[in-house]
Amino acid sequence: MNSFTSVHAVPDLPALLEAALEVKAQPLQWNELGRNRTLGLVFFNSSLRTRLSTQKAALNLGMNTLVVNVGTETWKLELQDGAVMDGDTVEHIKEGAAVIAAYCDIVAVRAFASLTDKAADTSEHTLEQFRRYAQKPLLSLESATRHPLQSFADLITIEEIRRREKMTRRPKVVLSWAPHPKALPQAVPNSFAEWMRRADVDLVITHPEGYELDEQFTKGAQILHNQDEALHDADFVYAKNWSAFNDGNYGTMLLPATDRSWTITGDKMRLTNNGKFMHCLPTRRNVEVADEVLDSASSLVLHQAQNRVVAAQTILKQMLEDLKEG
Ligand code: SN0
Repeated sequence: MNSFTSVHAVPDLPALLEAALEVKAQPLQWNELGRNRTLGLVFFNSSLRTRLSTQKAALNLGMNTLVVNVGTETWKLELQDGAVMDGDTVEHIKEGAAVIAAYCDIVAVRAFASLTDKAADTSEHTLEQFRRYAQKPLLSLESATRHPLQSFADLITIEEIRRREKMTRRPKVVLSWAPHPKALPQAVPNSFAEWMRRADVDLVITHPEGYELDEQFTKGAQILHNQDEALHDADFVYAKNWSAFNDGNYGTMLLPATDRSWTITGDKMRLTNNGKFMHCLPTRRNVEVADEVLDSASSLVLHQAQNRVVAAQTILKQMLEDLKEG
């Protein structure tokens, strides 16, 4: 695997899942593979799990890491081609990305959606500038439209539970919109939907009207506007807030966070088939999900967070193997 910015980089998903379970069973088995290799982690946005789990994954493979927070620790980067830089941006991404890349073997980037410029977000402007000017294998740490390492960790988690609980049917997985005080990107739900459609599960997506996601990620999934109906008989409930994607309302919240009718509560979970609760974290307690759910035995959120290391390590391992051959 040369670069990893979406599930489209994965030719064989069941094989990748098996590779992840192998990594999980023996995390230090490949601790020489990354020797003298450097992973650069570039953050345009905040991070807790992604930052630490990806560094931990690199350490398990014997790699070195360089971490940089753009803007606060670097010069403010200019992202527009042809810009006349007489304002507050100090260095163009052409030089910035190329310099970072010169110090690294693999470049990892987090660049959220702006939620104001739909065209730039949809075209993955920042990530693609990095791809172009870094000229190094590229790893997404959540881009404008996707969060593939999160979705991979989510899939590993579902697979482990499916095996542990000896589920015989295809699991019913429900992705539910949840309220939030701030408008958030669509990257996590887009990516989750895209991965689940490739996985051996039945995916149902539920959200209030107006929160339709980009069809390229959801096509084929059942979409319901009635959350209770969607939750019926679910094996996994994945809650996430996202802002509107459609043209007139792009990046905005249509419902106030004070409307808690979509909050995942114990009563909502009782509609499921003894379902497990999932969230990528961070989550706003008692807005997206009630304490009683997050603190219950049905919550998989810490299991998912642990699997972030496994997902990152499995991908980095394949990228390192590719570097070695190349
Ligand atoms: C990010 C998002 O894409 O929704 C990262 C999730 C992994 N979440 C946030 O930015 C949360 C911010 C907040 O104010 O709760």
